[in-house]
Amino acid sequence: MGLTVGIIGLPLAGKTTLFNALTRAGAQISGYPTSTVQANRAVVQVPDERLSRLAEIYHPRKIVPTTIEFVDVAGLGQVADSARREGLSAEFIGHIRNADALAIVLRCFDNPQAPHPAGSVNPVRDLDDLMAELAITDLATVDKRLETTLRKAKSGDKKLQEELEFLKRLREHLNEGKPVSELTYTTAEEAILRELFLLTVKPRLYVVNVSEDALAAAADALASQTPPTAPSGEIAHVLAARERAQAEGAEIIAVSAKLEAELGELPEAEAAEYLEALGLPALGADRVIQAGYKALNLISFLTAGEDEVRAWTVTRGSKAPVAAGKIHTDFEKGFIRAEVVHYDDLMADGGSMKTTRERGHVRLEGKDYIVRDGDIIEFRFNVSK
Ligand SMILES: Nc1nc2c(ncn2[C@@H]2O[C@H](COP(=O)(O)OP(=O)(O)O)[C@@H](O)[C@H]2O)c(=O)[nH]1
Ligand SMILES: [Mg+2]
Repeated sequence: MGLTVGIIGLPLAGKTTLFNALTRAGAQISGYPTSTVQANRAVVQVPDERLSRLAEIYHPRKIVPTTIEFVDVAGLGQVADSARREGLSAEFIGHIRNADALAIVLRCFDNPQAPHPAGSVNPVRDLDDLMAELAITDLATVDKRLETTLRKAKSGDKKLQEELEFLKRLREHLNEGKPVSELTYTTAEEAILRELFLLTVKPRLYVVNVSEDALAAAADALASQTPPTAPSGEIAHVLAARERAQAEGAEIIAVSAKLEAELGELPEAEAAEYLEALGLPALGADRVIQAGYKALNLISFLTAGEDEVRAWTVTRGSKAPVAAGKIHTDFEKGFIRAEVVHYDDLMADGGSMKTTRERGHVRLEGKDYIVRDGDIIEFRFNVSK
């Protein structure tokens, strides 16, 4: 199973434009806010140049990159008056409750053809409104669970009592408008959380959407240790968003969704040339995916053979049997050991397995081995186990 990222944001923030850039799917873009809940979904391949290098060595029948699914959900409106907030519709939640992470698109660009629904550009205000809406939605979910748990807990079951305590704590926290990602909880409580599919606990990745002209400066401002002290216009907005992201320890990247979508229609080489002229390292799509990986604490390990060269995704810190289980549950159950060579070592050895073996770069690892990004692994397992 690949992972799913929900793209959310206020109307006209550039979600669908970004989605199109990410997926080149050409989903409809509207110049006015729509009130119905529409969702675009697409699965895209995660670019990984290591795969093509390995393919040159193994000449496999196929190359299989790992994938990521993007869901672009419309229908989240701006409600500045906190008394009027009602939370999100069941339909909206249905589209993102299973998302592994949320990419929140924050509008920094000005565009008179598609005026900001609140009348002015202010990404931090937009983020506050949006998070408040998510918190209210979570609150409703917690309240519902609280009701059922209260009923069941009358029997005096100790576990249910503990659950009640936790739900009340969640409730209080959300009531203050705070995201559940800022709450600390025990492993037992985490199990309850997992059943609730709350929105504010999902890892967040901020995507500031800037105009084409401001893109290079915005990317610099995000990367720089010493951002400009008297920034103007869009860059001031970008820096305000950056401050928020840093306070939360969240990933933040700058894109110009419109430019990206336009570039997506060019042949890849031409698009790359254009980006180079702008002083930008990679297509925003690639950077969104990379930032998503970082936000989710994910790494890729590789398998290579004549049949296929393939990338697989696991959480950083996963042990070898868990990685094996990504390929097949039998691999995990019957795990014996893993033969591991790191991609960098193989390349340093001229791409020759023979040389890399002679130099002792192929290791046999057991069930406690923690998989690293770029490990090329062959699993030994016993199916009858
Ligand atoms: N100038 C400018 N316009 C943009 C940018 N991104 C999106 N837009 C425009 O804003 C409008 C709304 O974009 P859309 O992707 O449909 O927003 P959504 O409602 O968040 O899905 C469209 O007219 C886009 O062309 C951008 O980076 N710069
Ligand atoms: Mg849209």
